[in-house]
Amino acid sequence: MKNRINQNGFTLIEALVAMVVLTIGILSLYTMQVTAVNGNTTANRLSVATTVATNCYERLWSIPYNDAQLSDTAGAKTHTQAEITGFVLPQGVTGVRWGVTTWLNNDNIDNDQDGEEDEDDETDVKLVALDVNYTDRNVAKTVAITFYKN
Ligand SMILES: [Ca+2]
Ligand SMILES: [Ca+2]
Ligand SMILES: [Ca+2]
Repeated sequence: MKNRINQNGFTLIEALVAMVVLTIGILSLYTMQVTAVNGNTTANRLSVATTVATNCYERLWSIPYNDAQLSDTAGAKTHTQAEITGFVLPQGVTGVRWGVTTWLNNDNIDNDQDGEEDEDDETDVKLVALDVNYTDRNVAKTVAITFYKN
């Protein structure tokens, strides 16, 4: 009969300790879950923005050199996706902007920075800098690509 009560099951203290341990475990799982979901969102948004950048690059690459969408902006990113007919911004992407700098062989500038001004290879080349702006959980981010059009 001695210690009968203790041998019949868990004491209240044991049950409470078990509950605390279980609660801590569940909270850790929850934190891991939130981290995983956030990571997935970040990866997804980056992936979408990169796809948009690639699509815009391919489009600008394929249009004629003198197309209005490639007009010189002296580097300022004043061209926008509004110039691309039918372009729809995917969710999370806030805008596409690009700037164009025309290289010339009579501008007294070493455009390709190889140490020599105005050679033949500085003619009929446009440097295009493209930004895809997007948001990732309310943080503004940018995917930037630069390419040469000739
Ligand atoms: Ca040069
Ligand atoms: Ca030049
Ligand atoms: Ca050169």
